[in-house]
Amino acid sequence: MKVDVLTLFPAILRAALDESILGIAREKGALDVALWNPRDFTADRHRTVDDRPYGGGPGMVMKPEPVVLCAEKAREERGAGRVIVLAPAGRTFTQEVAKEYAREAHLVLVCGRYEGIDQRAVEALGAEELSVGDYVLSGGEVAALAVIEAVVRLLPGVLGDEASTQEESFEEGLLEYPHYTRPPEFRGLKVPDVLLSGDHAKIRAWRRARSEERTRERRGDAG
Ligand code: JCQ
Repeated sequence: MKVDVLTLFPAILRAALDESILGIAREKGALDVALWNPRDFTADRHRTVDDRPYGGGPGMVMKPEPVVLCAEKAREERGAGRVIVLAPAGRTFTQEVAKEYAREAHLVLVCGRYEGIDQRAVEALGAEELSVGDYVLSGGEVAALAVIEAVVRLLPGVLGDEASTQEESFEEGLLEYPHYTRPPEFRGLKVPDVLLSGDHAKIRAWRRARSEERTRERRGDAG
């Protein structure tokens, strides 16, 4: 899968993309990422990417032109992809959306800073707005990383056996059961006896009960 990321802070992305699963996915050729900086698409002496909001109010807004020129350059070099702007006002990112994106050949993730991006840039790019949760970040970079991680681990050949248990429970609408490893007692806290019993039917039933209990306690009716 190709992923282009437009960001004023490419170093944030670069650091994470070099590590762990994402680094391995890139080495394997399953993930091909390019980073683009809208500031490189300014023409004034100060390389200005923001300006004051029409209508007044606090903060600054990203100017449309550097973002659109940057996306157009990315499209010229890399081809057209599905354009996604990370924003608190977007549709909610879920495991279902991650599965939908994993079927795409090319994503273009646009990271805003300040109060957001001039809406005309979003329109001009035919972008969809996507939220990773109901809170406000200082920029879209961490949200873009969340999307990249969730999508890339679904690509064929990126993960081994460990790929699917959490995703399966999510797809059933259940939260994961608690996990334990050695030692059998840690600071007076014991591993539940059933997990040491070797009775696999009983273990399966215990895990299902803990999943249902967590889902009810933590997600209520919505879970
Ligand atoms: C993404 N949940 C929160 C902040 C405006 C494009 O406009 C804006 C983008 C951001 C950064 O993204 C988030 C976010 N999902 O804060 C403000």
